[in-house]
Amino acid sequence: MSTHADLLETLRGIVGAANVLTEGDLSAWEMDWRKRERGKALAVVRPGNTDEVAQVVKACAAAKVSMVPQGGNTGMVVGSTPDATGEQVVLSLTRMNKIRTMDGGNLTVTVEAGCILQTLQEACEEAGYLFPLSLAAEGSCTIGGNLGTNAGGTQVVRFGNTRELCLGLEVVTAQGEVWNGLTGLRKDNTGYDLRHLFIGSEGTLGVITAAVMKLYPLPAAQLTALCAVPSLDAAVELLGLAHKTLSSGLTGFEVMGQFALSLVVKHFPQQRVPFHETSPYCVVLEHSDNVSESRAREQLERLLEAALEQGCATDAVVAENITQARALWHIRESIPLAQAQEGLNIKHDISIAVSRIPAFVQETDAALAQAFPGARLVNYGHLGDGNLHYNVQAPADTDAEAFLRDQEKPINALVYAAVDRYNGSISAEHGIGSLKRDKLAEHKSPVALALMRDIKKALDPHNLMNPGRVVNL
Ligand code: FAD
Ligand code: 2HG
Ligand code: ZN
Repeated sequence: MSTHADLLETLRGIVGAANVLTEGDLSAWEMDWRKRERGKALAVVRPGNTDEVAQVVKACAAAKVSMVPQGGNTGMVVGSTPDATGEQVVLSLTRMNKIRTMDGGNLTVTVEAGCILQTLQEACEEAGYLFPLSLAAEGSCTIGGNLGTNAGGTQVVRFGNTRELCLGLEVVTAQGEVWNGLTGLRKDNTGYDLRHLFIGSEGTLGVITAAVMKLYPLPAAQLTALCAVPSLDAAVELLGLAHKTLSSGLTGFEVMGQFALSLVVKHFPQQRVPFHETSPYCVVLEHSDNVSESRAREQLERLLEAALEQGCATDAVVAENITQARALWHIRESIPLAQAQEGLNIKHDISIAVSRIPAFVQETDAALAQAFPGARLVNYGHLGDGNLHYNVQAPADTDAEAFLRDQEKPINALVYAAVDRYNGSISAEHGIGSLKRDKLAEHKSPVALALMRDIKKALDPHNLMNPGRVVNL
């Protein structure tokens, strides 16, 4: 019997034959969400608890077979699918989906890594709490994947990234040991903070099996407005006004360029999209208040009146109820899907100091238009925290695949050089995966890269956890 056959037999013994998938259509685990690459797995292994994860990791390590931790497989940077060798095990966490405990006194929830984000949000809401992480993939991404990528989403302006929401982890190390760090403490300075090493490590240092996450009281009111804004400068001015008027009540501030909105209208014609024909940009703004709906409305109206008077908004609608609020958010959340419908595209998930975003966009739009005539710029994102999805769609009526093959590298080079000039980041929230690994090496300082490699070698000396992702050894 070959080594691989022996390993598969051992894995079946650990998780049960039904949870070691080797045949049939495995595309859900082998193909990334953006359909950029299709890998081939030795097997998809689906452990049901932490002990099984530890045994699987030990068995794979003994057989020198590398592993790719996977949650909902909604990642954007080809980081959660196997390579093409047919020699990697996909370690799918989706069976580990329990909410273990909720502690109202401590305002924490302890949850397994494979729990779908929306399931967690809903369970918390039912118990009277807010779990504020929110992103368009929430119906299928998992909390383990959110932690693995340190996901951002639409509430970062108030609540921070996934990292800021996490108070503890349980991790299976690359050696198959279990580190239980599920204390849920808000203060703990007993040495290096291991939790922060694993968050955002994209499965390259160990497998997150559970986490303690922060809860917040449910707000008394949550109001959503859509504002037409005449320019990005005006959007930044509106943001400043919103911070001043609403303070910590500002829970969402998303910008959408006109072309991004036109793609939503084109591919989802049933959606009503106010102002898309008349305004170069729109902003979705959310205001939450812990006191009352009437106070929230009064504060929001005060903000919008001031914005209209100052000219940083030219029009605005406020959702009257939850259905209307959802419809406004749905416009914003549909943009990545509309882009996917329009065809393969180049994504730039960048961050820049909020105040410098208008100048960056003006300069880079002009440079791209000159160098790549016809390329369509799809600009939208989390302006409240300085993160833009500065994406590029192939010219209309051209072969998108050929466009990406020929132009992705020079377009990336142009955009990332501008990001460097503006002291920004080439990956604000989606991570590095394999898609941006070589770019990371070009844009991170040699000292930072060397430290990252040292950490990788110390925690995963045999390079078995998601090798080739984030950093190359
Ligand atoms: P996967 O895609 O399965 O994995 C992502 C990475 O995490 C991989 O490197 C994987 O190896 C690692 N990983 C997964 N589980 C574990 C684990 N248990 N332990 C260790 N490592 C693990 N991202 C944002 O940040 N903000 C957004 O607003 C946003 N919006 C999105 C909208 C759409 C429509 C889509 C498709 C994606 C969006 N994303 C966004 C990207 C994606 O949803 C996030 O990166 C999400 O956090 C990934 O979760 P997942 O469970 O799908 O992880
Ligand atoms: C979002 O904010 C996601 O909608 C996806 O991060 C962004 O598809 C993209 O470029
Ligand atoms: Zn985003």
